[in-house]
Amino acid sequence: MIICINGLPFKVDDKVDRSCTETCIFEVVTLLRYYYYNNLYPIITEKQTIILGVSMKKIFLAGYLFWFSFCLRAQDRPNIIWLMAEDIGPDIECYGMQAVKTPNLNKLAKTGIKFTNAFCTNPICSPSRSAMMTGVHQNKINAQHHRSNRDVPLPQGIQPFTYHLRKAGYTCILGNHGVMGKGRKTDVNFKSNSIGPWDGYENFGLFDKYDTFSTQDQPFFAQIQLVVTHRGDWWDNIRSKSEHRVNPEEVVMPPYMADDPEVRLDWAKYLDQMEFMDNEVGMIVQELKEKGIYENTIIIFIGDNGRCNIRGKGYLFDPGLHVPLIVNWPNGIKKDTVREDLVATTDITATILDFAGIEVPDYMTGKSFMKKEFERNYVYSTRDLWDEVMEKSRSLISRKYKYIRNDMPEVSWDAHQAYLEFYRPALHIMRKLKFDGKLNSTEAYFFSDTKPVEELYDIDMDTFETNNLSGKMEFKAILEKMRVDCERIEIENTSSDKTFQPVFPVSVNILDWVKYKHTLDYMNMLNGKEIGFHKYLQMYHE
Ligand SMILES: [Ca+2]
Repeated sequence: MIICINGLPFKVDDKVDRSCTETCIFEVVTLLRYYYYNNLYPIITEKQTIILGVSMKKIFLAGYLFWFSFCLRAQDRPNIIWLMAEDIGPDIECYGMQAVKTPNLNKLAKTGIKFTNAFCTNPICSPSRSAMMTGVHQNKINAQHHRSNRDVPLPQGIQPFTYHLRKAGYTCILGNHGVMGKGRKTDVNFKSNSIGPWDGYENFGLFDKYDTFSTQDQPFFAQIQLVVTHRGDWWDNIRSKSEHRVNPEEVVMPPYMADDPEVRLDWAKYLDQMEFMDNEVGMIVQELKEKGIYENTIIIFIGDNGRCNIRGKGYLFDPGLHVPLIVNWPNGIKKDTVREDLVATTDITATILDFAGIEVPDYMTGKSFMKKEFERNYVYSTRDLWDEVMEKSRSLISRKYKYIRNDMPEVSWDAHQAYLEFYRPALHIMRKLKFDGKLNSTEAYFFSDTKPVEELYDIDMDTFETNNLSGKMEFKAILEKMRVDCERIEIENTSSDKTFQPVFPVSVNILDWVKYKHTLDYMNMLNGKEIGFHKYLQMYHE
């Protein structure tokens, strides 16, 4: 019998039946992928040699050609699932967070790769997601302003990465039937629809279908949003139903948080949501196993932006940009690996194309972190408009230092942004403590009236970024280098299109309305009680 691999004929022992041979070829291809991504040499087993009855050397040679020429048949390609948890830092058990239990994510990390230095290109949902959906830095495509330019098509020649996956035969799926809210958020700052075809002129659909993956969809790509960790009116309910309520006494908070019982409780509630989300991850893994496709499915887990608390979401400080990143592929990558190299979230986009055997387009700023030659010296992040607060800050993260430039130093970190007033109990409590003179200088720093024009942190030594070195003589050379590099990278990543179509945030009116119509609730909020937002949103519109 003659079989073909990538057009090359091989003679196979006639005594071996065809289905057995095909299974074996599939195993060889699976092995080859493993070797490719782990830079290993293949090990030929006697069993495989006997079954195939041909020279394994030739098989591997053909297999390599098969892989490198990106000619894998669609059905041979792996499925890929991108799990995107909302607004979280690496506050998971396997990243060392105390008091929280996340067995499912721990297992994914243990049997895959855990990245310890993955950072977003923007600390807010929509700009960060715009960058991830295209693999291009959000400022390069004029998508940096939160919830703006929703009617503006992407620049010519730039497509969402699902466009390339679809062309290669992937079914692109948004959401999952089993997770809270079905996980269908897209939230990108360019013209798009969740479902439908894409040509960038008349059709703007990002995905093919919602909620379900099946063996018929293979190969498929599914992006599933895990929304529970986003601040929402459900946090108390999730905690009350939890069988393992995180003990506020056991949480360990960073030094810039005030050690107050209410602040601790708020932190514990956040970790309760993390545990709920971990269960959802376990459920998706279970669904893959039940459908018999777990072994050939890559799971990528990430946060879409940083932790939803002080210094977190919205800020270029570490908690705003630092996210967990776990990559798991039972048959494809080396297990129990920890990688400390720098990764930008746009690199995930490029890596997914690489996993799918698709050449990464030149226009992408992201690079495949599974390539042997992958190297990233900096992650460049920006903060621009968020709701009613206009900002302009840029940061560069290296393995050793973090540089931040604040072009609007007059806008204080605590900008009294309406939406945050509803969802940051710790902010209210710490404001009161500051007023009473009960915050130490590290805790009070966030409440400064202005920001420094430049910040420099030794993130190796000063993980919590509490010691700004920008004024110190001994760091002058480093500051100057990072300043120049930041300016250069900023220019490379600035769009010539200046279209600016923001959306007025309704939270501004609602805050005002709550203040006068629900004064008691408003006072409770100022005292650190989380009063929720959506119920007022609903009442406001009724
Ligand atoms: Ca988010």
